[in-house]
Amino acid sequence: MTPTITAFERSPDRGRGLARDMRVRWALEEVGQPYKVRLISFSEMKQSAHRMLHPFGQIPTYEEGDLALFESGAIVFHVAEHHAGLVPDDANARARAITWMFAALNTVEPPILDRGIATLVEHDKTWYEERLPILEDRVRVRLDELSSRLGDANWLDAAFSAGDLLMVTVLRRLNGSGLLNRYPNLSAYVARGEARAAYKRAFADQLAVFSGKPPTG
Ligand SMILES: N[C@@H](CCC(=O)N[C@@H](CS)C(=O)NCC(=O)O)C(=O)O
Repeated sequence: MTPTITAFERSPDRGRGLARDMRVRWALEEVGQPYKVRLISFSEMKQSAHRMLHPFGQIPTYEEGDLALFESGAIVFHVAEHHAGLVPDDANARARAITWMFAALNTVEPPILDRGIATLVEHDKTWYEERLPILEDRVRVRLDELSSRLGDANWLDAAFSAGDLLMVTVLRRLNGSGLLNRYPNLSAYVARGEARAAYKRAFADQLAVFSGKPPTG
């Protein structure tokens, strides 16, 4: 059965891969699963029909037969569970890949999001100039730690996994901030993720919503 995901009809980044349907698109592309996209407006997201799918009135959602999911991490995990290619078969390696998925969303993303939200909606506050360096220091702590762990490896735990997929999408939130520049291995890691054929198809398809170009698949 072809799953249907939801994505922004109008995206704040105009389809540059930051909206979280990108993670789901990328995962589906990695495993070769075709999917449909239902675009929704900000007002539709907050209406009860959509809240039946997503209690917090957000995107992405995922529908497949009588299954409806929300939370990009849970959706990527579901895709990984049902297809080969995103988590290893070996039980311990699989557990480590899942650990990296949680680490991306629970440990690395929060300080990056805090900084992103501040730059978007708090830049006119009197305390913004004082707060931003504090938020950026918190991001640097995580980047230092992640960079040390990654070292000169290609991926976080041997082969590419859903943990890398989520981590790359999280780190991409720093594009344009300059914060990744001090970490050549993390910059190369993000570039390695973006160079994957599945990433490129997912990115092109998300961008196509806004550029008017036909989607790849
Ligand atoms: N933790 C959720 C976050 C979902 C989320 O923040 N979605 C954003 C788009 S990336 C959204 O729908 N924002 C509109 C809103 O919250 O009103 C996930 O990973 O799926």
